[in-house]
Amino acid sequence: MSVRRDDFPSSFTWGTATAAYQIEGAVAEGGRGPSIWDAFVRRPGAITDGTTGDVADDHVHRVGEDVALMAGLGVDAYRFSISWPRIQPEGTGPALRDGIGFYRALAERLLAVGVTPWATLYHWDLPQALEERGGWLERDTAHRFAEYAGLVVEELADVVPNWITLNEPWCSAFLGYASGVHAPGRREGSRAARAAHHLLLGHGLAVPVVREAAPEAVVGITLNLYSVRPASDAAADVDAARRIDGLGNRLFLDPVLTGSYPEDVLDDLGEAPWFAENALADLPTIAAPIDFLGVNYYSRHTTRAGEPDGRPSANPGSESVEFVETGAPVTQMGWEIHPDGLLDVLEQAAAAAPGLPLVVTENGSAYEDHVGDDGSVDDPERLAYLRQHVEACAEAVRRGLPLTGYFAWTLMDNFEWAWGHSRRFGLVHVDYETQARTPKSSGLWFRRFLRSELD
Ligand code: IFM
Repeated sequence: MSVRRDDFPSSFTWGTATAAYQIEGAVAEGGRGPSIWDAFVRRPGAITDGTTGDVADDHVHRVGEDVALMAGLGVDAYRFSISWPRIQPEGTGPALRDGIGFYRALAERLLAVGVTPWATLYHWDLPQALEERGGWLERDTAHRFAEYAGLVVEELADVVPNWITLNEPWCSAFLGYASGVHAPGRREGSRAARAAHHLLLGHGLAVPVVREAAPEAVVGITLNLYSVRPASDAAADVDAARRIDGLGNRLFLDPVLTGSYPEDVLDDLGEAPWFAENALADLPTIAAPIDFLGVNYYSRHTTRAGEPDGRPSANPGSESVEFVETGAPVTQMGWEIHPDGLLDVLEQAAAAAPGLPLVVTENGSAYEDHVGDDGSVDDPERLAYLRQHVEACAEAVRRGLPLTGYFAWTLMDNFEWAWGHSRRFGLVHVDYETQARTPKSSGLWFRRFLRSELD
């Protein structure tokens, strides 16, 4: 029998997620300044299909339709992100009224249809002006982030009860400043770990600022966690898994949840001296108590010792690690499908912070979609991925893990960063020519699941 909504406590939160640059468009409206992504998408070759987020899903102009879509799906909650340069075009100074007004209107519309807002303060769109002052490699950016967080939460606390400081700081640091495949596209090797530290410091500085502005707020951070296993029992392969788990998971889990940095990872990076001098004293700030941990889970890594391929790596200091294809089915991203890996990462997070509520803040899959002659979009593979991962959540609850919510990535097809429009993760199909939205069969399955209408 298929998984059912009543396999979960009635308090369990079901939602969908998006991010500002991926859906909003309207990049030059309301006084919004440029972000690092506005600059990056203009670099020749940076985006696979040459698309940009200039229009994206035109969400800014279609917000009413999009809220109605969510109400139609029957979700309890919607996780969206706030575009920093729509609030502070230069990353400093007062909050723009148009920017605040847009998010207030969105939150009010959501509340009016019974959907609870969950806002992420930073989903990768740093104001370009701050990047020009050094970006996340500069400590000052952490302070600017906390200041921005305070401005936003003071304005929206009455309509947004749930806040996420950062989305996936691993990506901001290591895709942005090491491999350079994401904005700002820098290739700084192990120095990218300093960006990771400043992101985490920004989180730690922002948490008390959010609480001050909104004493009732529920506050957390979202990390992208991977289940990591060695390809064999050979010591070198086991070490490869230690390295990737260290850089991808523990470098973020440990400071946030336990107030420590994993020494083995700082050694792998060759950054232990910099951290000793500049970072370790910040650990009590970074470990500010949070109300939940957001976990984004997509795939599992199987690792073995190999040879560096000479390309800028997202795993600086561990360039020799190879990622092995196990033969498991993959999504269009090439990411292996391992629903059990979700249990692994939830167990890992729960072990680091026993009892802390965990929320899957993203989980989803990309597949090529086709609109049928009758206008429908049948996506059996995405539907199966969604069902299998919801089943894994049910198993997590059965095991007694403190999992309290699940957000599908993503509400609707959108600008998939370096992949542009060439990858679709949505439960709702978007025709980028007409902006028509069509729920896919995965979205219709989610709706039946949420309404307890599945057989
Ligand atoms: O689209 C992204 C999202 O912005 C962050 N997490 C992973 C998703 C799929 O790549």
